[in-house]
Amino acid sequence: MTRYGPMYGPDITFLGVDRCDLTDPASFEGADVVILGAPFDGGTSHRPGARFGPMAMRQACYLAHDGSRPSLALRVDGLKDIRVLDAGDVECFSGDLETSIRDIEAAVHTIAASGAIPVVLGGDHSIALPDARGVARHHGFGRVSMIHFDAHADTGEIEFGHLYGHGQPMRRLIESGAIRGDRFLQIGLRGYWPGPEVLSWMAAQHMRSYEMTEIVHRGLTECLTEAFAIALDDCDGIFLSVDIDVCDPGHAPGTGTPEPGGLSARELLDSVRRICYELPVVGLEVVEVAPPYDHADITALLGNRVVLEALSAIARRRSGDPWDPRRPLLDGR
Ligand SMILES: [Mn+2]
Repeated sequence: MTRYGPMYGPDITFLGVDRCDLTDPASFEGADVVILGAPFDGGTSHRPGARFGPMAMRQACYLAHDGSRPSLALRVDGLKDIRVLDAGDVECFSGDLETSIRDIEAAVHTIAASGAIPVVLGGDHSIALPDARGVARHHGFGRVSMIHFDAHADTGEIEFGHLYGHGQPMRRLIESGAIRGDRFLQIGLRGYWPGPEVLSWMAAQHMRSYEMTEIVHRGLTECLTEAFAIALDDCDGIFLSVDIDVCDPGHAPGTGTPEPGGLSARELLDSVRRICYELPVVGLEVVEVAPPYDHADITALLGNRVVLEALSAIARRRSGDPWDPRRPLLDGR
């Protein structure tokens, strides 16, 4: 695997955290989290551009890039209270999907095997296959549950004559045995794909998919609580996959395959916070942020905050200090 820092744009790390080098194990020894860029968008079925996602998410913020972000809600610093490093980007040539998948999986596995949580910045959703399989290679095939936020099921069989692409990673993960179908939780699906054939394959795998109508009628909180119970049953860790298009295009316009009627930015952030605070997350990815279609950095900022929310919640979980969401920030009476 070759790596030369960020593939595109300035040589920066996520909000100024320290960098590390995956070819030098001493540089990330003892890290709690290692951020990795996977600037690959050769698996898109429609508009490309997510190759610029890692660059955009690393820098989208109006505060100083000083490697510190104290969370008002969680009262921890997700970049300082735990050790967070940035390993730069895996070198991905967009025209070479199989080599990119191989190299991303090796990098993710290296991070997981060191004991750190890999946080992968995509890239299109093709990278879910190497991301989750790289984590499962360390924790055990079938031992990691998947919580997958997306407008799309990503369980296609063959698209444009190919086994790999951003519409099929979840099927490949289940087929490979890395993730069990009955520990696969999907949140936020909607729209007009896939059709009945793919849905029956998903049903046969015992997947649990929460379409937006169910979420609206039962409430997101109840659906998540139910999904958590399934995810925690007979597993050793959770992989969290966030496709930014789970949010409504009004909240995340900068993405390749936008689908109207999704979650709000607030709902996604609250969900990510709950997952990373309440569950043993062993890996996560934020994918499909495509800056060429963004407006006013709305989507890049949301991707950045999804990562920060996850890191803050992981820090709070590891602090051992219970968190009460009803506690006021300040009450001067
Ligand atoms: Mn999607």
